[in-house]
Amino acid sequence: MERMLSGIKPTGRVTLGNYIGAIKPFISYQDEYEMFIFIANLHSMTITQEPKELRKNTRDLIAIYLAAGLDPEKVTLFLQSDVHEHAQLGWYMTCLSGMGELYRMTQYKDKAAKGESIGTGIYVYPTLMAADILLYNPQYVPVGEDQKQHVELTRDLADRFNRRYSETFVLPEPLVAKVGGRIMDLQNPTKKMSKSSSDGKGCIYILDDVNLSKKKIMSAVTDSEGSIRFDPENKPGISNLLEIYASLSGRTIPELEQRYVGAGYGTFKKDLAEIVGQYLTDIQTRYKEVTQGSYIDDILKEGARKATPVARKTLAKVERKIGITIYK
Ligand code: ATP
Ligand code: LTN
Repeated sequence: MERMLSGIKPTGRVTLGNYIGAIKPFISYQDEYEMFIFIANLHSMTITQEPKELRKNTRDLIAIYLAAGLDPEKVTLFLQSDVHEHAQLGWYMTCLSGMGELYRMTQYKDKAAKGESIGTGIYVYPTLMAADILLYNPQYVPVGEDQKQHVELTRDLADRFNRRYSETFVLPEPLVAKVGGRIMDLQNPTKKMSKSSSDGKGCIYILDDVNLSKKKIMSAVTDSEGSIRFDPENKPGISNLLEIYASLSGRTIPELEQRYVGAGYGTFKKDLAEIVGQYLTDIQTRYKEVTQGSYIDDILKEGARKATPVARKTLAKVERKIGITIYK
């Protein structure tokens, strides 16, 4: 089996964008790949975290993954902070990188452009991400569109290491879902649906009240043309809803365009609201089950137990090659 790895930050409530862009694809991959999924809690520290909230968000995130269908028997699910090798390899990756290439990362540039004071963590963020990936030598890294650039940097760093020392790392490939890689805000469909976004009306949260989520779909911004057609440039609102619909229903966008020829936006939105509502209902029911007792703690402990030897082996190899290790 080929190996796949991805991480997700516990920074805020999980959105429908996260579900479509990350959680759902992970679940569909779990039968085909050997998967490592971790909660990127070290990455979450790049912005100030209220400790109580961080703990809650971390638990909720894991619970939602499990509730959505991630199978801990098939996937190694763990906390990044439980495997100390991430931070250690992260330092070597930071030293291997150049200021210029980190400066070019759009996630950093976007945050810097806002003019607020930003922490050093945001700047070196991608080198820790490179370490997360390279410790496990996966062939594929499923991510949303916005993270593709970081995986490409990881490839560059891996290649640099391999050339400078000797063949060590597999060059990982980013895997961006064709549909749903970038779900947009329902109120402002030229902007990514994001948990750190404005007032929450444009963003559906997985643990949202089901009726509220349906209302959010019904009041999503569209256009005055009245035809259900995929055209992200001129019809960003409807195109985004089509993407959500396609991804949740398993139908293709052309199939949906065909199905709704001549139908109004109201009918289309109502059908989509039902689908979204059903998804949330199912996940929320399972969420209640998985948050009982010590289930989550047990899974995380087992995940760390499985991930640690893999990470340790890679780090030991790296430290031998770079001359840090001087005895056996
Ligand atoms: P923020 O919303 O604060 O910008 P984020 O949701 O992008 O953060 P993560 O929680 O780490 O950050 O994202 C987890 C995964 O979900 C990543 O692979 C990311 O690319 C994907 N993702 C996030 N938002 C969307 C979206 N709107 N559409 C599709 N995928 C998304
Ligand atoms: N940067 C990612 C989270 C993340 C990640 C990773 C994803 C941290 N380390 C390693 C894939 C592989 C984000 O913001 N979504």
